[in-house]
Amino acid sequence: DVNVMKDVTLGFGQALDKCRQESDLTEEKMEEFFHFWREDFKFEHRELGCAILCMSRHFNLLTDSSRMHHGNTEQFIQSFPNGEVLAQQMVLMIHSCEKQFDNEEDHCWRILHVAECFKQACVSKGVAPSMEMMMTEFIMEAE
Ligand code: BOM
Repeated sequence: DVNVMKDVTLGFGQALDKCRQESDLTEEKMEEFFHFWREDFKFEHRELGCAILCMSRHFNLLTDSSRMHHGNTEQFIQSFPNGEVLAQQMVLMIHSCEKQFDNEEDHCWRILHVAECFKQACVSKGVAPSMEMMMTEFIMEAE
């Protein structure tokens, strides 16, 4: 549900700082990772795809061909409270998005497209967290 997605996003977002430099993702292009869920968020910077690639590598979620590692990704999601309710569904959604963009050879661009597709899938399935939820939790964690 939306709460699980909120926690997974914040957990995944922990790797953003580490990945900023190598991906050239400036704060102007994305301030904090949870802005991903903003309704008007634009998936236009290749740097964001590179950052998600780096963040996924950081958590060991990718195969040698930079595709999602299904087993590790499922485990990663399950490591969050109630993660098991969403783990399989998320892996399926990401995989079906991956298949749509498999011909894109640039990993950063492909992952950016996959991320946008994944967000749309979450919105249509009603598992996308609201920005209000994300910000509240983010501020609470910082305090
Ligand atoms: O083909 C490469 C697969 C890359 C996966 C990209 C998925 C989009 C992730 C962006 C949002 C993440 C929130 C939680 C991540 C859990 C894995």
